[in-house]
Amino acid sequence: MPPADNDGTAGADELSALRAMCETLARGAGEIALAGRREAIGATELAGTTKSSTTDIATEFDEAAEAHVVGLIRDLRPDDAIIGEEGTADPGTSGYSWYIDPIDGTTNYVYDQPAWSNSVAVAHGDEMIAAAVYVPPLDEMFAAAAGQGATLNGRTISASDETDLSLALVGTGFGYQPSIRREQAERLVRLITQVRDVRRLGSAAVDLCMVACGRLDVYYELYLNSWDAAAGELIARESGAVTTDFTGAPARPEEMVAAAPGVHAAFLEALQAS
Ligand code: LIP
Repeated sequence: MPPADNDGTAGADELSALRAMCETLARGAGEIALAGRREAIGATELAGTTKSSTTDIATEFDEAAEAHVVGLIRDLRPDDAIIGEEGTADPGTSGYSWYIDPIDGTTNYVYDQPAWSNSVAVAHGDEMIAAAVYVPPLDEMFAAAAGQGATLNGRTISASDETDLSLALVGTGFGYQPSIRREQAERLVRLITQVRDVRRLGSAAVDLCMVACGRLDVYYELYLNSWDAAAGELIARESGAVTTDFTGAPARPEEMVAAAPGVHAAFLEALQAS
């Protein structure tokens, strides 16, 4: 991998190479997951182990996909840190960190619903610099590198030009804990009359990519994990969407908003009033 620029930041060539590596890793995870999905007939054949709650599941293909991605990163960039949803926690010494969600939207994966994805991102220090989200059921590869824009299957994408919140299509999601779900649902009740409609797709990475290509005007969610949001947030931001927390400060997994520029401020006002 080409060295970073003299000031220690990643140069344009290195960013392009890292984006290509993210795409290769995400697609490899997708091929493993898709093969497992096709072998199974019903949902129960894929059910795996439970994690934070009885509905938070991981299948053997979540684990196999993560092992595939982590193995390649360890081979190609052995000094990088790696954080994976299924337990990988390599500390690293290089200053580069990889965020892996081998299957984001596992519930959809198990139920053979289409909104699931394979998410890979890499940061240099605290800055996310390259990312890819692959959606196997749609054969759609979303990708971005810092300052280089966002793409869908290699074609440049941009957030929507919607300016009227009442016409905005809004995506959101819910955590696995019943108490959190109640809080999230109560906020949604207060928001739903102010927007065109709501979609709960089931994968934060997909939601963020939907904002990046204008299929959603807004996405918001609380209590995501770093691996859920790492790639999709960079892709959304590089598409021209505005990404923040609920107060307008920089986006973070625990409090995520990604919105078309024309409705971001109005949506934050509606969020804060809800
Ligand atoms: C999912 C997120 C989604 C959220 C789900 C779940 P997982 O991640 O991508 O946005 O609403 O509750 O957390 O668990 O499928 O990797």
